[in-house]
Amino acid sequence: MDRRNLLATAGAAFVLPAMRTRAATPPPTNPHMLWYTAPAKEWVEALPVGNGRIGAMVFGGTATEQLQLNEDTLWAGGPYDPANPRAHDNMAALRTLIFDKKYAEAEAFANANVMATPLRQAAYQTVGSLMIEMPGIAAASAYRRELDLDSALAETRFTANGATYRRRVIASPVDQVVAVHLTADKPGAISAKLRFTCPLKSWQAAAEGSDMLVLSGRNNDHFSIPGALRFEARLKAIANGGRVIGAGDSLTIEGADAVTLLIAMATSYRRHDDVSGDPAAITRGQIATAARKPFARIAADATTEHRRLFRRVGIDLGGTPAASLPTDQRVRQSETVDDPALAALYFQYGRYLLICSSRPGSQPANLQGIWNDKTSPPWGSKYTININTQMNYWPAELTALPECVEPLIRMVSEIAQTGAKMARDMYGARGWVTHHNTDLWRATAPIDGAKFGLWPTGGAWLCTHLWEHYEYNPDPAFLSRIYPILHGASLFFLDTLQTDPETGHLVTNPSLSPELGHGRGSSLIHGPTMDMQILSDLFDQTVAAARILHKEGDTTRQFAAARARLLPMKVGKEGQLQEWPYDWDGSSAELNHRHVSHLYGLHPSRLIDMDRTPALAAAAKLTLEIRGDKATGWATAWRINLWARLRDGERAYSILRFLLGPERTYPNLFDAHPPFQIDGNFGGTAGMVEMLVQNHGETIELLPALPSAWPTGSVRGLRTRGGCTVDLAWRDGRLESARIAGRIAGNRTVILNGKRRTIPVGPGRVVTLGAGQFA
Ligand code: FUC
Repeated sequence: MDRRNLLATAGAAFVLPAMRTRAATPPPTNPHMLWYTAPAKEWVEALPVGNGRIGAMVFGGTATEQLQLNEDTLWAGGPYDPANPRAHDNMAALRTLIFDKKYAEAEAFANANVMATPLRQAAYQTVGSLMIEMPGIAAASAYRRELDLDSALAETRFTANGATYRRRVIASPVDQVVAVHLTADKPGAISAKLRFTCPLKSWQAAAEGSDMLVLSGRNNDHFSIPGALRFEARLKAIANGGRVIGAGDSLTIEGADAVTLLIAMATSYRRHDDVSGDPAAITRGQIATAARKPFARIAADATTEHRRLFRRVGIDLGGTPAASLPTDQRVRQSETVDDPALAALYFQYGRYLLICSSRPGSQPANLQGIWNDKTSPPWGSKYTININTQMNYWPAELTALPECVEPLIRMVSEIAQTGAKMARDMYGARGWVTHHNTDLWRATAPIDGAKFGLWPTGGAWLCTHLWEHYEYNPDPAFLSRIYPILHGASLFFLDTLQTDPETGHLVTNPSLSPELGHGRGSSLIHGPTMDMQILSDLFDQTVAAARILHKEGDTTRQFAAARARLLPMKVGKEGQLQEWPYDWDGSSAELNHRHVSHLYGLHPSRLIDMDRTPALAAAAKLTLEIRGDKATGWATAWRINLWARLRDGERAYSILRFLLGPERTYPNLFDAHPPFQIDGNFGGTAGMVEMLVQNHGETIELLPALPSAWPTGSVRGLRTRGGCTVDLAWRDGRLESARIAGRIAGNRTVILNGKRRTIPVGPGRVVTLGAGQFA
């Protein structure tokens, strides 16, 4: 089969056979496998499964197995309105202090008068754990545990007492249960005690009938806001042979040949303003339905549904002997040993994690996706929307997971409701606003402290994801649905942008550049560069949407006029891109700060571009040099994307290597901020796409930042705007073939090494290009 045929049939085979393996060692049989030779001791060694809504961390213990459990609506508190009633009356005075450059005073004033009540948002909680105790298992040997990203199944195998034990765990998006299968190759070898543990304040566990165990309780309070949710985790044990006995707070299994455990979890959460659900009825129903199927059927159905999404994209960056080692060893040595397949695994892991933490109907992926073992996790494991939540969704459209964006779109539409009240109460403005965080309750007020939270542009940034979803999947009905959200976000800024007394431009005030002090007593400022960039995009996208939907009117013209009056980007005296309206970059206390907010214009936005705005691109590059390559997990991942946009594949790759190393990647491949924060995983996946394919409007640039470390490889199924799919294969650093297919008739300009070619795309049309066609 030649390469073209191979690419053409690649829909069936999810990975192209390695074009070139670098050594005689055969590549691992499954390039999608994380595997280990010992049980997890720490939580960041355990392996995540999830169906978008519920999930488990599988420790793979032998005599004691722990499944740490999550349900994505189990958060602290209840519906609440955090608006500060004093905010509106004090806004004008605050703006004056900022325009007068009395920043420390402004910050103290803001903290005293405009911040959220309570000052913190609610935290995401854990359900607890299911403990499976098999005290009869003594010394285990031939141990292996693994997670197969392609089947979404976690498995533990070992030998003990002369039997081989096998435990499989899968979270089913079809049956809404976490299903566990315990087997042994000796009859009657499975005896176990099952019990729940829970770190929440109010809970109980009790056997129900002979084969069910129910953990039920209430979520924790959030400051003065009482826990308003009831939750339940319901376990049913189905044994083949032997028996199951329910008594007290545990289930006992005696002498079974095999056991299926079904775990359902639910809370009474229905919406941010409705907690009237019945978790007992929900979990009972889910268990009753799932119990009609054997484990093999549940697992097969779950895998099929997972693969529907997962197999849309395949990647092969070549292999080395390192690929045959256990995953934790590969991470440990990844900065010194060549292991391109680890990067490919990390790439697919990002896609796996998104599929498992964000599916239609679920909550969006939070700071930890859905996986959290604490009641008070770092940053509440909530939604930080000054970079982190956005980064979670960077790979979604690019790697063919548009369905996974649905929870984000729904969250934004809910914030547009709670945020409309906030806009009125806090600013006396139309439209809607949210600041730098939100939670399950869709809280929108500025939190934590003015220097972090008083940033009104979080919702505007989220709107760009809605627009992007439309651009990748053009559907006028979807655009009509989101248009009021974009319109409302733009309207808020129309009402609240202030005229900068020094320049006459329109600026945000109060605001800040996340989350960096400018060295003049605070971070508070008017018109930080990032705001101006985000609002340029927001206004442009709202106007474009109005045009497409034939809804242009007076307000649209006002949006366009406001856009034209925004404070423009500036290059400072060192040649850097200015983060603030003044040339203060050098005086910030933290030159290497993790946030690179003003580089939003270079990535994810395209306001700065090497071809169209070379001077700004050069300034952004200098800013990146000054900030440095090493940062927290997500900030490291962002730098990969940024250097890729600057077409510097070697730099992007060297930062990727740091991201994949043990300082930024835990043994289970979770991103280390540290601590664990999932955005770095997603940002890493997106960054690798940016190295291979970049898309802006109707241009598609092939191999813009291919590093020499990946001389030969292929990628299949990437998406670009307008419903296009791109497959690529390259050899010895040179494009071998690109295959571009589009669902919608139009043209695309394809760029390779600066050379352009325009091709037609459309239904049924597939264009295949080789390097020779870019003369
Ligand atoms: C922002 C970042 C931190 C962290 C937190 C969740 O505040 O500055 O690094 O990622 O979000």
